[in-house]
Amino acid sequence: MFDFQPNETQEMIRETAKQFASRVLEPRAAALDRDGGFPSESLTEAAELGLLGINVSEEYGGVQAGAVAYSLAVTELARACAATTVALCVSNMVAEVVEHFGTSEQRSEHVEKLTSGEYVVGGFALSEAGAGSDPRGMKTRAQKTDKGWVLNGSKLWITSGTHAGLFVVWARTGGTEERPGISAFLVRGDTPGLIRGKPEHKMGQHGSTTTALDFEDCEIPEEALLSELDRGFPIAMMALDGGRIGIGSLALGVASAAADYAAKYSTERQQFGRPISAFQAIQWMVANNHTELDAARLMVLRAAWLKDQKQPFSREASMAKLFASERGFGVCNRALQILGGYGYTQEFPVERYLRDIRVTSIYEGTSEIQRVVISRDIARRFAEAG
Ligand code: COS
Repeated sequence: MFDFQPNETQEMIRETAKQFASRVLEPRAAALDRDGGFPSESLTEAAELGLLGINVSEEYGGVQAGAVAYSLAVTELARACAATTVALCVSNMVAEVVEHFGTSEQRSEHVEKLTSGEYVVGGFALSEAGAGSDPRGMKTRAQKTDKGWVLNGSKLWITSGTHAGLFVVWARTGGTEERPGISAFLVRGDTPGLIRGKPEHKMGQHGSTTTALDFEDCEIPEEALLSELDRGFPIAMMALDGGRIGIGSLALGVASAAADYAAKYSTERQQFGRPISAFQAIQWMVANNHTELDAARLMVLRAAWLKDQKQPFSREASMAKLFASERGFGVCNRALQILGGYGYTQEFPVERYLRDIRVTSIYEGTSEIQRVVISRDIARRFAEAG
């Protein structure tokens, strides 16, 4: 049924990502975590390799390699640097959204600027202070004018908010208080009235900036509307379905790095006259880590494969993200335990992996929201079967 043997293109993208990760991301990751900032240079180099348009058509500068290739690449990149990888993931998601839902003018105008790195990266502006798990509760409004639209409101938790050259912004455009009409708009980062907030001080992923975005009488043209008026919410949901494959793959990459680091360390660290890998307590931790990661890998690949086959994949993407992020956190925690006191210091990368992976069960939908998506889909299928 499922074929997980990577084809030539998928293998090529994976190898490109792996080499880029070890040549560019890995050497910069610890300093980026320590000093913060934004990995513009690394992202420019990623764009040159096609990694900002992995699932975007060649016509717009992408490599059109599909969701499995995307998942394989993200896992390799995240092994080296989760912060750079999440900026890249969101940008890929934005490029896919514009290509899929945009008019031919919107595609020509924006997609190549995303895949080439001209926009640096894309941003996804859905969440607000009072509307995180429940984005339909958003307050940001778009008012129609003769010339186009005026945006007013505030977004929060926007990945790459400091640098993104293009945002997809969701805003109320009508409907009722209970059932608002929500539309999606393409807003350039340099639009007057769009004010970028300061980066949040976070537990991990320090090289990925997360900011508020304020819209103060922010005028955008008529043609900024993406797809149909009041039909923006399903666009966000569909984009997040794909995005969750990316975050599951990212969590898998971070946890794989932690598991491998700890397994190798256990063969070198001597206690009681033997490497600690000779003790069953350590062997079980190593075995559990690699077993859980194997399961996570199969789950993210299955979701990606379904997406490539154009079959429904929402439930499977949520399952993959839920499992990879939660078990991945457990894997990082065990890895730190294997390193003991050394694992708790910044001399070793494992404490960074543990901090970096924590947010993967929060962003692009918390674990609790993934369970909502999964259980609703199960209930729906039973209802359909009668
Ligand atoms: N694909 C396409 N359309 C979808 C969809 C999907 N996966 N899920 C929902 N929709 C559509 C529905 O069909 C419905 O369309 P109509 O307006 O035509 O009826 C609409 O979207 C609303 O769906 P629903 O009633 O299920 O929405 P809810 O408000 O109940 O919310 C959850 C559903 C909780 C799943 C959603 O709000 C969610 O995913 N929340 C988490 C948001 C998130 O991940 N935020 C992180 C942002 S990035 S850091």
